[in-house]
Amino acid sequence: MILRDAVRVLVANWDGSYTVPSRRLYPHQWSWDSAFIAIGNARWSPRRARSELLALFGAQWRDGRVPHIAFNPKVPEGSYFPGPEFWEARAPSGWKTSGIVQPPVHALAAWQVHLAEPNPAFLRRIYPRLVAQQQYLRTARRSPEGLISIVHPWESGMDNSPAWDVPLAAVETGSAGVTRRDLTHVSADERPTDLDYERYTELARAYRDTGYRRAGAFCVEDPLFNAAYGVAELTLAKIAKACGGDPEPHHREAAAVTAAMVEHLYDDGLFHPRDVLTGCPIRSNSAAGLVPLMLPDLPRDIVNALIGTALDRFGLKDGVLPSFAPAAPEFDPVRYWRGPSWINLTWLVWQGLRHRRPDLAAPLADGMIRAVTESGFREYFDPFSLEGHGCHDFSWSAALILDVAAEHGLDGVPPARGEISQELGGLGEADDIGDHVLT
Ligand code: 9WN
Repeated sequence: MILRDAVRVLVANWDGSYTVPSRRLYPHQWSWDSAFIAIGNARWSPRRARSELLALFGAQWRDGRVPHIAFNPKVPEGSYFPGPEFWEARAPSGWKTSGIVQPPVHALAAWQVHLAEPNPAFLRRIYPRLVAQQQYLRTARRSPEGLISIVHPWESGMDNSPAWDVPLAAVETGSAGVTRRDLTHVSADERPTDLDYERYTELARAYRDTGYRRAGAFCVEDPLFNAAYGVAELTLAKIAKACGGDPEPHHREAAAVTAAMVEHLYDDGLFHPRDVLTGCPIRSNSAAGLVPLMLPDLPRDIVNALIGTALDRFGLKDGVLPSFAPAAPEFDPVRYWRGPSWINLTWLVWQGLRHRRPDLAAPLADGMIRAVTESGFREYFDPFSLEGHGCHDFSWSAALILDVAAEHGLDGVPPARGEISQELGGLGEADDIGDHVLT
């Protein structure tokens, strides 16, 4: 049954204190993956979920940045490219890491974990780390317009989105050597091209060579990233309050970024990225532009327009969200972030719709469950046939299904509180994990 299978995937990908996204393709700890995984694990093992987040924040840098990869020292260098020897970076705790970040969805995860099993000690421990994560973004990445920028497509989490084609084209290649490992595990027509990889590697090398301080040829403001930043502030307000702190600065920060997004990134029914280097908007048809629906204080006319776009351009009423609008010329139903449906992106938009348009959120939840039931916990899915692509046994596809099932039910009938954990036969209590990251 699907829930037990999901837990099986998460158990198989568990590495003692955190979960790898995929045993072979991604054999280390990834930043936003761990947040999504914690959200799912909270449904059957809140202990494991707390460990997941604390392990990731164990790799946080002194400047507050949470690196997008924390490398497992037991995994050979050649298992993933670019590995620790390329990044040459180390957190104060000693963990070897990358030097770039990913969307800050971790405060949301921490709060969901706390809701699943209230734990004030965990909340007090993670709160200053989450604040430092946001502080890094404000200090190092904020433009005069009040938006957070990303300096590498990998920072968007939607690495190969067609939205990055134009800014990436400005990146000159040739000086950084590329050894692709991904194609050993996944077919080339489902992954980025060699030219994309050369550009990714060159950008990472150039950023590394500035000591991870100065953006190079790629610097954009992304709607998904900025929406995550705003939602993080709203969630930090709740966490601050629960810890006896002041929620107001977080509310103010969330309001400011929401206003900046509306002013600078919104146009014609969708949020678009903006190229910081040229000052030009990047007119794109990426579903990242729908994620600001997660912001509760978005003006009502914009919410309505976004929903119109989701229905007209993304075919939302069919219950499956493609990562890129199918009618756009760059759309590709099987290649990575260029069209396939992803569970995490769908889950984010689902969050934005649940309270506003339950009639649209429900088919989206059904669509996520249908995809994994028909094709397994694949990394991504053809949005028309639901055929699975990318790696198998992908952690966030398994994790988020547990959350969807707990909220929405497997057959659309929301389960009673705690029913999912019961369904999983007390697996959480039997869960035997090391205590070292929890103390
Ligand atoms: C580079 C781990 C990560 C996800 C990203 C996804 C993919 C890595 C890669 O896998 O990116 O970070 O090697 O392709 O695009 O969102 O966090 O699952």
